[in-house]
Amino acid sequence: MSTLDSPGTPGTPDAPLWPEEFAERYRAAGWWRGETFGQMLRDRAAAHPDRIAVVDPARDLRWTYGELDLRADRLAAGFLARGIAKGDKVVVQLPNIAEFFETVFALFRIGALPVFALPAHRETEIRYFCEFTEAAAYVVPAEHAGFGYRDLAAKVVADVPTLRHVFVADGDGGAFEALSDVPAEPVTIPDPPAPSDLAFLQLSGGSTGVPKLIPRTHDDYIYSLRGSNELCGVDESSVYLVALPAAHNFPLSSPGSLGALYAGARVVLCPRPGPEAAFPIIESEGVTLTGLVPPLALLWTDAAASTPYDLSSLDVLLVGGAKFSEEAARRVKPALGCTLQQVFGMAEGLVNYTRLDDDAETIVTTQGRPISPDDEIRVVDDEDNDLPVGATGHLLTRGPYTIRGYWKAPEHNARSFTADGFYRTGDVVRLTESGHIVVEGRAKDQINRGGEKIAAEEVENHLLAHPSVHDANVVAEPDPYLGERTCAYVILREGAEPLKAVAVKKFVRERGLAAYKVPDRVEFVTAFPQTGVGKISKKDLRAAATSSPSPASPPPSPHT
Ligand code: AMP
Ligand code: DBH
Repeated sequence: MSTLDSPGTPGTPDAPLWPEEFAERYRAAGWWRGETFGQMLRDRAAAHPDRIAVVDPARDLRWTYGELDLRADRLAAGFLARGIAKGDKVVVQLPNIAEFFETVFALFRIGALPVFALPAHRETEIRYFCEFTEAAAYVVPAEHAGFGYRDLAAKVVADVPTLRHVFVADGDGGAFEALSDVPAEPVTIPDPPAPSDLAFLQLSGGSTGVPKLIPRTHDDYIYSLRGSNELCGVDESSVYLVALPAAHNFPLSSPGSLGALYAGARVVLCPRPGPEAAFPIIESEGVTLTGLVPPLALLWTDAAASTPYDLSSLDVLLVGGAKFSEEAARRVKPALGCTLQQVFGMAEGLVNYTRLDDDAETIVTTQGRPISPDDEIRVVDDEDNDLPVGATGHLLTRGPYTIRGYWKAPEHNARSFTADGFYRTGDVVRLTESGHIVVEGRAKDQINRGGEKIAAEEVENHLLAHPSVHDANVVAEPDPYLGERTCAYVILREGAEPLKAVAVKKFVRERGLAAYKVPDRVEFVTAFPQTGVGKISKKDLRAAATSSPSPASPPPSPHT
């Protein structure tokens, strides 16, 4: 049963939420406390207005809680004046700049929902987010990592009739409006959101054709922040470095920038995640914790050996998003002098952490255990039968901050959730006697490229659009640096002109797909391996890719 069936319960027609009996239980247990993001910032600003909230060192900006609160109020008034209202969707595609927080808190206050795009997304993804959510506005930077977002916005806005506004967050608006021109005298918000209302739409890495949108409420997300803060030792003296893209669920909430703001701590923005940008900021800002995907954690541990910067303020390094190999995990503490905390999380909800006081072996060999005593974990076989502790199977989960369904995706929800509301994570795991989770692999058809998730089907669809391509299959192959990268197997049409791999990659890139989704390798074949019943065997393709790796390619860059 979804709350949609029961009148008077929270939710929108597009987002299945928790049945009332669960909602009551989560409130009674004290997990959901009736907080909202807008009020949270107001309370912190009232308690310590002069404390620094956000530092954008690349642009020499330091905003106090009082200033961030006022900025959010003023921008909220400006958005309202432009007709952006409660329930409207606003695609926010910002890099790690202070305006990210001004924007999202302004939207939180009026109850408009940020849709969290990543800076790496390009025309295809942005057009889809805007169309699918019927977005009223789109917020971009002028430029980031050599890419001009105003041009991208111009292409999208021309085709999406609902998109009434584009705001340029950090510079001249050009054909659009500069965000700095929007703020107005604060007004009373007509109908502020309730704690049980949706706060934003987060993105899944996508296990099928297109990324799914994940509806999160104020209450449920704030609980995940509070729980994370406790397990990661975040308090008002903490300094959290946002090294990964700010909008991603991991640096946003585990414990992330929003966890840090919840605690009244300081958020420091790093423009790029590599050690050359991060290490000087760690020293100058006294950063105490941050989160990285495994490939970056490897880069940092290597670079730490010879860095002139003082990294001694760093207490905790969170690593997650993809499996962190045991060998790499062992190197963190000796190299960086801080505690490693593994985090196995998902934008759909469930987040697991190793505990700071777990023994050293547990920290390097497991991906942690859930935040909440009310996180229900099942490990099942292919027929959904529960397996004994220690056996490897599919992870299903349900709990106070795990969604009950994707946004506007009833058919997909029927597959991704059990009838009684467990989310099928697509991860293959085993539980240890201590209740820790070890991630063994993935069942879903997805490539995890250094923490960036790529849906095989999405890339396949783009390959199939090439006039010379008869069929295409995309699988993961091992990569020493990224963990996995993509290999595309392509069958050409009979009689088609021979194609080169670079031409295929160029074709995909020019379709306006994020660079990280362009196949790292393209192999031409005449047939695909098949299973007994004649289905294409991705398992065999994966094995083929693994046993005949391409010559070493230059290390690709994660998370631009
Ligand atoms: P998403 O659903 O796009 O938010 O991506 C979440 C997925 O990332 C999980 O379901 C896992 O497949 C993967 N993941 C996240 N953290 C880890 C980790 N520490 N170890 C292994 N896989 C991870
Ligand atoms: O990969 C993820 O999506 C992820 C990893 C760590 C996540 O969403 C999180 C922590 O919250």
